[in-house]
Amino acid sequence: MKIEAITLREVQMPLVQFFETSFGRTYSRRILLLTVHSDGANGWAECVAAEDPYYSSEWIETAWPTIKHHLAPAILGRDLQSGAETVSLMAKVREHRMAKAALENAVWDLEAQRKQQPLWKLLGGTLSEIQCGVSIGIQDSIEQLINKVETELATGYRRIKLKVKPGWDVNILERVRSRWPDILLSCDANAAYTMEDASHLLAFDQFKLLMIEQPLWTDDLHFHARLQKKLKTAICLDESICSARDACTAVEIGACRIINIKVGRVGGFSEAKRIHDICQGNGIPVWCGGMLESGIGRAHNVALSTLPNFRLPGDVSASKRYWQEDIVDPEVTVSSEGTIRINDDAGTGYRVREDLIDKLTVRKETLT
Ligand code: OSB
Ligand code: MG
Repeated sequence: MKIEAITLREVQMPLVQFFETSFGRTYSRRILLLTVHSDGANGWAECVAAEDPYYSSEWIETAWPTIKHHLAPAILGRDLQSGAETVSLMAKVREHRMAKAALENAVWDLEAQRKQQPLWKLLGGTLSEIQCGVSIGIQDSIEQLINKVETELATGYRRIKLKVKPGWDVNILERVRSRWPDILLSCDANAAYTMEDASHLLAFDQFKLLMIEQPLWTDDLHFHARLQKKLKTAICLDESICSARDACTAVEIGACRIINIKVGRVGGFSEAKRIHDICQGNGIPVWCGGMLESGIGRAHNVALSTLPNFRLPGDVSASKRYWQEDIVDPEVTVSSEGTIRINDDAGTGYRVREDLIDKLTVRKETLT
C-alpha cells in the first residue's frame, strides 16, 4: 500500500443537543477528518482532538499542523503492509497521540479494504454484538436530567453514565438512584476533584455505582491509588491512561479497577490493543469511551469494541443522539436491547458519504 497522498479536512457539525462536562459545554463540533490515498483506495479516520485543549492538551489546531509538518511526512511515499507499521515511523514525535491515531487508524482502514476483511476481525475482535451505554451531560436542571435518563432507558441503553462536578454530583446521583434502584449507573468527573474532596467522594459509595470515572487530575495515578483504597466503588481511569505503560502502572499500584479505552487518547489501534491485552491478563474489564465522534470515528470505536475484554457497555451510542445527519451510511444504530450488531463487510461496514462531507467541509488540504 503505497501512501500517495494524505488529505486533511475540517468539517463543522452542530450537535443535536449540547454536551456539558465539568470542563465546559459544546454546541457544535469542529472535526478533523483524515484520508490516506493509495492506488485508487481511500482509508478514513477521525482525529478526536476537540475544539479546545480542555479534555487534554491536544486540540484541532495542534493536530492539524503536527500532522502536516511532522506525521504525514513520515508516512507519505512509504509502501506499507499494515496500519501497525506507522507506529515506529511516527515515534520520534513526542505525544500528540490523537494526531498519530488519526493517521494510524486511516492506514488500518485502508489495510482492511485491501485485504477485503472486516476491520474488526483485523483488529482481533471476536464479539459479533457490542453493548452500548450512554454518557449524559450536565443539564440546566435535575428535571431535564431525569427526563433524559428516562428516554435513554426506554431506548434500551444498558448503562447510564452521568457527568458530575462539584455541586452537580450527590444531589443528582441521589435522585437518579432513588428513581431507578437497579440500573447499571456510573459517573464521570473529568478530573473535577482533588484529594481535599476525598470524604465527599466517599459519599458516592452509597449509590452502588458501577464505577467513578476519572475523579482526580488528568495526569495522576498515585493519588487515584490512594483514593481507590478508601472507596468501595471501582475507579475507572480515562484521561490518566495514555499508554500501555500507564495501564501497567495503574494496575500494579491499584489506581483503578476498570479502564476506559479511547483509541485517540492512547495514540491509535496498536496501543489500544496493547492496553486491552494487559487489562485482560490482569482481570481488569475495559470499555470503549467516546469523544462525540462523527460516524467515521464511531465506526472505528464499534470495531475496537469487539475485542473480547470489552466486557462493559461502552459510550458507543447511536448516530442520532449526536447528529441530524451522520457522514456514514448506514448511520450507527442501536437495537432495542441496547446493542450494535456487527456485520462481515470488508472495512468498517459503514460507507463514507463524501458528498455530504464536501458540503460540511470548511477547510481542506492535500499533502503529497
Ligand atoms: O470523558 O468520556 C469523556 C465527551 C467528550 C470528552 C470526554 C468525554 C466525553 C463523553 C461523551 O463522556 C462520550 C460520547 O458520547 O461520545
Ligand atoms: Mg471520561
